[in-house]
Amino acid sequence: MTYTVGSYLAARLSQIGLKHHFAVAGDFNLVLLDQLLTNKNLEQVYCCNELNCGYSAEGYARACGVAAAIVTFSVGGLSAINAIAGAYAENLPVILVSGAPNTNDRATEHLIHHTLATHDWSYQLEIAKKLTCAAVAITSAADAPHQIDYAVRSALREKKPAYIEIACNIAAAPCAAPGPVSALIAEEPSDAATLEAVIAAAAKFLHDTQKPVLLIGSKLRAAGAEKQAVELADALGCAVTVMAAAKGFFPEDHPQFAGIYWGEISAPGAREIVDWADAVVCIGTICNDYSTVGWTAMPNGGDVLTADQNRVYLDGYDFGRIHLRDFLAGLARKVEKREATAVEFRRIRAEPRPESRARPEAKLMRAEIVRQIQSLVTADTTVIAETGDSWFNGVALKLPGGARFEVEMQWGSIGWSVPATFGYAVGAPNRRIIAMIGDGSFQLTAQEVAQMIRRKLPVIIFLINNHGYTIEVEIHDGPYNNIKNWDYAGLIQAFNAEDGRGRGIRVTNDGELAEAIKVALANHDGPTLIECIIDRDDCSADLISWGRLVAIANARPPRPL
Ligand code: DPX
Ligand code: MG
Repeated sequence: MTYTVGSYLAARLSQIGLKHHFAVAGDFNLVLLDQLLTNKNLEQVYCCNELNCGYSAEGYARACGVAAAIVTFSVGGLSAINAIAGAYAENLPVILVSGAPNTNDRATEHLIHHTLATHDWSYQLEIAKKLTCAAVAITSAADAPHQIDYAVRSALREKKPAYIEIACNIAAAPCAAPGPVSALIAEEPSDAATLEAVIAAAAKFLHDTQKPVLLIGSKLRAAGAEKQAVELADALGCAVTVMAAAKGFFPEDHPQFAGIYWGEISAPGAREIVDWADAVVCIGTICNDYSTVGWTAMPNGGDVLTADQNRVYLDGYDFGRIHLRDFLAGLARKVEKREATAVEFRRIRAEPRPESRARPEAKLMRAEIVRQIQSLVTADTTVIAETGDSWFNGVALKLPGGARFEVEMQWGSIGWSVPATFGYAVGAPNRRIIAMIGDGSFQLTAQEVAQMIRRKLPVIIFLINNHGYTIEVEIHDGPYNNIKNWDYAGLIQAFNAEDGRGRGIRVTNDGELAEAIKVALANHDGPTLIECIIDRDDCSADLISWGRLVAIANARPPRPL
């Protein structure tokens, strides 16, 4: 078989395990899209716009480990960039591929459409360099295999996005055939001597403690070390707390699971256990202003050991060039039992409150929505929670073994969840997918529901209509937090047009919500959007406490010079 630059790229994407790629057409990528279509192992999935295309790929990467988005130059690429930056922040290898102008127009007097009407169109590449781990512009078929391999390999290794720009007249040009996939996926092993030294130092650190606790962060998944974190937990026997952004990365049905640690708004007992511990082992944590609740809950000092993807540091030591999973697995074999925090947690944790029941005629409230969603969460469920009060409502859910939870807490861009849910559903067709989305967020990317309808994906969307930007209302209110109301449930009919099978249902009381959930579970031919009407201030107590402390952190006056 003879390869072209485009079919080479398709072969590499297929070799690394992709079954789909997301795309929006434009004249600079049409030939490239034709070339990708020649690969029968890859399906092309279309999006309504490039921002959504980027986020769809981001959601797919959450489900499948890696993803690709194909866009046209500049008008498309610059839209996709927000999602690519999000993938960087969230440690997801999304490969953004952009078509680009004809090589014959380089360094000439020609002005090109979709550009700034200047002769320099390097800006997209330059921007991409800041927001990816590898960015290449392909203007020669001979160099393409090398450049594509470099970008794909870097993304997989670093769990960060990469950018590949392909000139439109190069996409179908012949090039070399791809070699073995190991050139892209083989990892350098941990440095053996460093690994031995770091495990010894960490084992000594833990040996000298009485009551350590583990704190799991979202980089654990990027490091591919979820299993090894359980091994370390089992070996130590201590309590394991999890940051909100990492919810689900450590099994919540594990006997040592001690809840979500989020400073003042931690799950009952979780904060007390972290405060009581004499050592905190932070594994893949990201401590930002939100996750530390306005810098009020920052694990630091000599009694903290921090283990990152490729680095471990503790008082007096800083080790690099090791894989987190090797470190955790090796440490698990070296440590002695330290069960005090797990024992104490069992003593202090609050008794679960008896479950309330739906009162069919009762006006719908936030707490009842969460209660009814909880009953839907099974082992094969993935819950996707949008930025807003959905963060706090989602984090409060209990995940049975096997259930997954997705949240975009570092980047925190509203609108993420609609296309990310679409991408996730394409990548994980056998899971029950539940999205919790606020009205304000939905307005950014609503049209991607149409693609769920097009592909008949039975996603269940809980659209929380609280008439505005409630999270912002609680942080700092003003007229800018009011939004134009939409008929969200009615939108689905418009998206269905003549052939769609999506359902849109508006609910205002407990009974209507329960009935709508039954309809959603029976609808296998498309998404069901349940528009839940609640009051503007009907938000979680956690949002109020968190919002107060974040507002204080935001309002600190400048330090005097
Ligand atoms: C903004 C946020 O309706 O959720 O539960 O009502 O808060 P809640 P909604 O989806 O509103 C979201 C809104 C406006 N954040 O409260 S969280 C600022 C913001 C952001 N991302 C982008 N623009 C603005 N996070 C892209
Ligand atoms: Mg809202």
